[in-house]
Amino acid sequence: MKKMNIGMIGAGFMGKAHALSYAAMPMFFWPAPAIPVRKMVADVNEKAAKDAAERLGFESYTSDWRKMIENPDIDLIDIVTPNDSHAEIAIAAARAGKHIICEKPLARDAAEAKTMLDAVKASGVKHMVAFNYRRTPAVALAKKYIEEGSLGKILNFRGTYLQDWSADPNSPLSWRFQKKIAGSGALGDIGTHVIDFARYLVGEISEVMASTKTWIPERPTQSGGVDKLGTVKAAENVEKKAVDVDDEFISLIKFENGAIGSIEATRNGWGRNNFLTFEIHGEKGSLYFNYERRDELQVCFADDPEDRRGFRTIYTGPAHPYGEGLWPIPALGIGYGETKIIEIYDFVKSIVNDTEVSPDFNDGYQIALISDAILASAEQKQWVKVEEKSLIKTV
Ligand code: SOE
Repeated sequence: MKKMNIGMIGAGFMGKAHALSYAAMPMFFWPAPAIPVRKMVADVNEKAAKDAAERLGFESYTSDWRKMIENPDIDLIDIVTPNDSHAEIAIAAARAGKHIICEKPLARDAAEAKTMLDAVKASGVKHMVAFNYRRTPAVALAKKYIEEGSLGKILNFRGTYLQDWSADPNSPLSWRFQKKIAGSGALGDIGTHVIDFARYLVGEISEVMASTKTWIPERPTQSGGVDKLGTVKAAENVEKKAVDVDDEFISLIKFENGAIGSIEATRNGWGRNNFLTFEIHGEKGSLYFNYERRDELQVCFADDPEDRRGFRTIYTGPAHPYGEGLWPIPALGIGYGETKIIEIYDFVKSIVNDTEVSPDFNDGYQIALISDAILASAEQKQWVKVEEKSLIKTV
């Protein structure tokens, strides 16, 4: 069977998720489009790279990602580093003719995302941005309902992504709170997943009106910079430094097709862990999804008899999108890992069959334009059109 050699740059939380999906993809989807071979892993810290190779099952390691990109044996470069290095690595990888999967958000802002899009277009390689949640079977089922017309014309999309790992002021200042590295805060980190849902399920967003807040303006610094997502609290009397990104944003949105809606995200909502939701209303029915109950899609249809009309629950299973590769009984449970396995399956398949795949770098760029417009609107306190940054106009 065909093999595909993987070079992964970065070895943190996302490195673990991606390594798992390369190993597990053929176990779920068989025959696999190609067998991913975990060839080489890179981390700036040599010891971390060595450990990662051992732990994540890579054949070799390097502390210099450029060596990996120069290596003719590598077919696919996987970027799981903090946001400020995505562009440099992706552009070098595209020039070397490697296919690329890059973690979200694609870049720190739209201008940077555009340089990445231009590079992959010029080289003709395949590219994907890792908005994995749209590959939850219940979300893909929602898409099926909408495409089949079961909801009729879509009126409204309400999306949220609420977490609480940064609600504690002692949750340290990792790179996720620094604009220079992350680009934005809750917006880029988790709000972009909801923007991806909105575009995937309803369509292109044309205008936004938003407000942002930074509730905790400074946080204790941490040594080593390893991102533990709030699970490690800073010691007392540690120096504090400024947070220069949003902790939270709320936005109103207008779609090109006339639908309206709202998108919001926070990492400071006590009690909310991975509360990634959407509710969609159409002229003929409604859908509701919450990732914390990710095996379920709630559906309600206008033509159900009036005395039985209401939301009912569909548990995803073999009859639903990706069901052929997943577990044989509905509600055995879809996890974060499965969404990443499906993501890698779809990407490898698109490379082998030379077909389109989404979300790609163009989607990543459009999402960055929407994110930039949200920040511009919050600053200008008015509706902003989603356009190239240099052209952003108030409405
Ligand atoms: C932290 O907010 C984080 O790890 C995000 O960066 C991921 O995209 C999300 O899937 C889980 O939470």
